[in-house]
Amino acid sequence: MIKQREPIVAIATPFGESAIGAIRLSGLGVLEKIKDLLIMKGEPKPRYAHFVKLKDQEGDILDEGIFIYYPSPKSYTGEDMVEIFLHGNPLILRKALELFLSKGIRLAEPGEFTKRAFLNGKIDLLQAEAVADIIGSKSERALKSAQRQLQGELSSFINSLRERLLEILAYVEADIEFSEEDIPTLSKEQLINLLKDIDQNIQKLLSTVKTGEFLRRGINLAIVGKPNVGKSSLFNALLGQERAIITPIPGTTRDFLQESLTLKGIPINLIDTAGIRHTEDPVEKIGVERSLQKLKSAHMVLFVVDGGKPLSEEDKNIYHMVKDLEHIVIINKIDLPIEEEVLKAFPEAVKVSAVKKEGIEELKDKTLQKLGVYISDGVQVYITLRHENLLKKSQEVIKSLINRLGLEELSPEIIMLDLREAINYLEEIVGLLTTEDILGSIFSRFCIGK
Ligand SMILES: Nc1nc2c(ncn2[C@@H]2O[C@H](COP(=O)(O)OP(=O)(O)OP(=O)(O)O)[C@@H](O)[C@H]2O)c(=O)[nH]1
Ligand SMILES: [Mg+2]
Repeated sequence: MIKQREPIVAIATPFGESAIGAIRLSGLGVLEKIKDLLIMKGEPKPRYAHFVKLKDQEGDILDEGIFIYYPSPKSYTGEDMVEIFLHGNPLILRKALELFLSKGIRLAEPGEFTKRAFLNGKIDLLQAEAVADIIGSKSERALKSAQRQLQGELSSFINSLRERLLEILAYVEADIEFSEEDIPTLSKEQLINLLKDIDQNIQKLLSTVKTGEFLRRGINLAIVGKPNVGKSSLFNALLGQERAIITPIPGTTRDFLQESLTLKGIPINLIDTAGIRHTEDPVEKIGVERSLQKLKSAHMVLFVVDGGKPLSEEDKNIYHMVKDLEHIVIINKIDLPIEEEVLKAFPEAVKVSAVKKEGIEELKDKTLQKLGVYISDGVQVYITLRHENLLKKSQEVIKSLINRLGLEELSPEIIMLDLREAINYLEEIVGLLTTEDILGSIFSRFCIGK
């Protein structure tokens, strides 16, 4: 099952000065290839930390450090592997890399170590994807979800659906082959019920994609409105720090500001924008244009109006742009007397006082709720767009089969074809069924050395 491929090498730690820099090598006969560059006592013991000196081709010592040899199959990739930990100086690491390259070892592509681990059956495709997510996670919740995926939680959920479909397939197959004999078969009703249950389980997983994407990529939340309504004050209140400049002068914020925060473990990219109004000031004009761009590209717009003032044409114009986007209307300055007109115009609005920090928690809750961020204690893994796409295809086949079963007599052969198709999509998710293209697109987003 384990296949050893051509040896590859990569620096596995980030570029820059650090205490330690790691180099990884993997592939057929990798130890033999580099052996004459190493000075160490005795033969390397498997998975044992050895003190080592690394020689260059002139025989000078390049550096010293720790060396570990992992003979196949007990390694990350399943191949023979070596890890060397040197001093974290980019010059040393670069030189060491060149030495290994000169021994006919090729530079690894992004994610190639993990790809080999997958190809050798050490992990499935979902776990391989989780490795990239663990490295890239921007919030604790995202990290936790990736960890669970690495532990195989999503894989076992998908595998159990696949196994249930395979079981149904076996029944239908038996129905053809042993139709004369007295063996248990599924009634049409039983078949439909089993399929409906699988459909529901797929639906459950599908409902996690939005949250999953937000967890991985974060949410762009843009605060917009006309000048002086308190956008920057709200920005600071949400951040919990005095980041943006606030003054009573309309047009204070000239360019957009971005800061990160997390809401219930979801990474948020909060954007304060310049107040939108018609202006002849060339600098402010650019700021307003940028505000409009941010408004369009945000996952959610927080549209702020000043509750203490009657609505102006500017408010109305901005609302016109916002109303068809995901948005929340915020009436700010509720510590002052509020205009009835404003309350009437936006009965659904969240009322806050950015200065007095009132209504801020409510606003946070409402934002997540409106985005459909679904944090349950049950499902803790969140699928990606790749999984969603395949799950939807599988679900479509199952749904259509359920429909047709209810309408007409289907031959077992037809049912089997559909079941097989639904199973194939699930197999593609976990990587039982893959093509070079699929693997290429998945592993290219990894960093080199992983
Ligand atoms: N009373 C009261 N005043 C507020 C509140 N929020 C903001 N202000 C005041 O409103 C004025 C404008 O606030 P900013 O936060 O700078 O407003 P802005 O929307 O960012 O303005 P521009 O950057 O010019 O577009 C300042 O004097 C704030 O102190 C509030 O909740 N209550
Ligand atoms: Mg401002």
